[in-house]
Amino acid sequence: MNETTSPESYKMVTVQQHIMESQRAHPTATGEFTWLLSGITLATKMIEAQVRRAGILGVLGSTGEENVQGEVVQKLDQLANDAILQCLGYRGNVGLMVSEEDDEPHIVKDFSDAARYIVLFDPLDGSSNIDVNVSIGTIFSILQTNPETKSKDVIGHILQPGIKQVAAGYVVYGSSTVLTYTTGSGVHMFTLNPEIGAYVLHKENVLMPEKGKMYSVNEAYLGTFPDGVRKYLDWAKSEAAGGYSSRYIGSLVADFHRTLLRGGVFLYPPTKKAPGGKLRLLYEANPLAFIAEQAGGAATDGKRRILEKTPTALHERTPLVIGSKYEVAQVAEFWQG
Ligand code: P6P
Repeated sequence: MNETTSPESYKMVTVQQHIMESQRAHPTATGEFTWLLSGITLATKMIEAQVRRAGILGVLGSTGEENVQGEVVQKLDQLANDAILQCLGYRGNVGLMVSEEDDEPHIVKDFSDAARYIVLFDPLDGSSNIDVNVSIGTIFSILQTNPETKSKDVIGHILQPGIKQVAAGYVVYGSSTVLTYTTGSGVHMFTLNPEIGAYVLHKENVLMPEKGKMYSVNEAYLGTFPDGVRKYLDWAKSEAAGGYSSRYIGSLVADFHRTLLRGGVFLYPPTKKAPGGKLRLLYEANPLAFIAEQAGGAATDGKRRILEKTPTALHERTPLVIGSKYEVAQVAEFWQG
């Protein structure tokens, strides 16, 4: 056998293998998490199959309904939501599910000590971009039921601060489909290989650059940002800042994925339209903040570390400043200065 095809030279690692290998490092691991994650990856493959052919499957456009956020539900939002609920509903170890699309949590019928995982997700973030073929994504956060909470206090189990997450991740349906996740031991990236239908490891222990050259914000709202945010943006555009570029896709997962790899900062500050910020704490800010910090970056609401915020409501929104440590600190300096 020549070198290029010998088994050790071609080490293809799937996400399931990667999870199992990393779980072996935790003696208490029972493979439960691997089984749970395989439900999520299966759902995202089902979503990807619909997203890739949306135009010819007749699944573009809206359902004509509105979700709890008051946003028009796209057909693909509903399909993505159903796929995740279906794939996770029978894992046996998932007790509760919280979706951006649904007002109330889903209590899996056998919600018991065995079903100790809680999965919170935005099934298809950025879905308003679907019809114009811009990257969109799925974001997920995983908690465990809180032993100090009475077992039937569903909301009590869910409203835990982001530091309690046991795992978090996202899938970006872009030029390729990339899964990024962390279980608290670094950030790892996998590309979906459609020929074999598996997520294959392509970048392990991803680190966000300490400092970047991009800021990402919707400048249409400049007039209603807090003064300190406007001062930061004025500075970022000045010679003194050293030449930042502005990039804004309008799809959180895509804007975050670029920031994770290239560095810089993504901001969604309070605006007149969204005085508490637009993005949701439980299933958007928390999972991405967990990933950002695991990659050496930072995430705040402009003042406080995102992961230390104790949620008070299921669909609570938060301002978000996330990215390289340097830029997140710069924003805080101008905003709080
Ligand atoms: P705006 C998409 O609707 C979304 O929730 C995020 O994916 C994205 O970052 C944000 O809203 C864009 O909001 O107000 O700039 O259109």
